[in-house]
Amino acid sequence: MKNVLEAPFMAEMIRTTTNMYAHGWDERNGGNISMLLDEEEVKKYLSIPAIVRVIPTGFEAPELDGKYFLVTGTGKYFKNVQYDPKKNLGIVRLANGGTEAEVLWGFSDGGKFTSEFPAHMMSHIARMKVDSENRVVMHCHPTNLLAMTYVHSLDEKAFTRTLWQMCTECIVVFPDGVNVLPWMLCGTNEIGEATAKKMETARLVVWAQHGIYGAGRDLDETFGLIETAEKAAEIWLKIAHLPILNTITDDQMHLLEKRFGVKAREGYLS
Ligand code: 2HA
Ligand code: ZN
Repeated sequence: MKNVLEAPFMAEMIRTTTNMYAHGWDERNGGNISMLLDEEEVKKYLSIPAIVRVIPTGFEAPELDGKYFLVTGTGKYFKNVQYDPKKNLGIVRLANGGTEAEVLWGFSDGGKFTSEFPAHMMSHIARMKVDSENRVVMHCHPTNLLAMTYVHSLDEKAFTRTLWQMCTECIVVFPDGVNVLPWMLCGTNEIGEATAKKMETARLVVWAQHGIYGAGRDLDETFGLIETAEKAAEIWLKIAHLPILNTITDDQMHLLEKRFGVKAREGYLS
């Protein structure tokens, strides 16, 4: 049996959480990540089934029955993951229609998965329906996007268009745009269901006055998605109070669509 700490998925998770902390997106215990793992991959490192303990999830997710996830722990700090992955991360398998999570590795201090587990699992279900290759759901508190939700309209089309106009590559990276949820109580099944609904039409979902969710095929792609939106929000905050002399026009956006083979969200460009 190989050492799970040397698994590529573990190395990538440690690098990503460390990097996100360095970006200032995950203060204290802020943020959480879940990544779908292949059973065959997990079996190289863990003898299955070797269930350490079982934790009720508080929701039903039959679509995810028997699926394996590497997930960050509740109350744990991204900055500490690299020093003690086994305490700050866990590998779980969902069972009994998604109502239980079997801990196979990690959460070694008796901890459990992130408080945002419902939003993560429901988002996985929603994204898998759109893209069977989707494996990652990532939540964090990027400074500029969060700041933007205090002073920009939360209308999804307006929010998306503002971000697209801030950097040429935005429409290429997230042509489906950014969906937005108004402030809601976090950690609940309700915000989980609302987030998943928004994930049906976009890979980025802003939680007003809180942070953002991203979904993608791997950690790099999902990080890059959030990174690009956050960069655009930063530029917007630098210029929004100044007289705007130039922008990226809708005609130019159409040129980008053609050049990069992407299709902007229906009805978002004139
Ligand atoms: O895990 O970010 O939304 C801490 C959070 C909750
Ligand atoms: Zn949060």
